[in-house]
Amino acid sequence: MKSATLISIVSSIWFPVTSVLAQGLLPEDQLPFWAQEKWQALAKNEELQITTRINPFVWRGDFDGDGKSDIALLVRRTTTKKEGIVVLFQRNVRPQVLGAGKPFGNGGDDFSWVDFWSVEDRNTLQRSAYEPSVHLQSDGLIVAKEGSASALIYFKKGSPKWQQQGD
Ligand SMILES: [Ca+2]
Repeated sequence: MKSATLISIVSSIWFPVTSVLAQGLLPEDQLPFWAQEKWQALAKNEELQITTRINPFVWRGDFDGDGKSDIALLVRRTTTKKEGIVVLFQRNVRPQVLGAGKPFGNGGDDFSWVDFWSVEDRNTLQRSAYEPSVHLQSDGLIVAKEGSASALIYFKKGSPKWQQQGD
């Protein structure tokens, strides 16, 4: 009887608290701690914010192939509203901003055309009708407009590369 009372008290306190937390949780609060620190510095310097326009707004992958997982975020520049992707590397190198006012590949400087993105695993062969195939040495990202354009974004020796896959 005593323990049943305790459970009912705990649950009546716990559930309202968790529902408030869930509603108040910012996208950046859902990142690993190392990524939160890097993101906050970059967001302030470059006037960027996370956009949750696409679900998910974050992917985890080893984009530089160092064995540690990195973070890719869907972002928007607060001033121009131009969208792009930020890659935060877990090791001590500068984050990469692709789009969001900075032209990259065929994606232009505004990735608002993207409505789907996903991770491609390292060691996969990425074919293109337009460009040479790429054997991924680290994880990459696919960006796509459904039924239309798609491309692979990957990093080679620290530099971002673009492989057009469809249009
Ligand atoms: Ca990595």
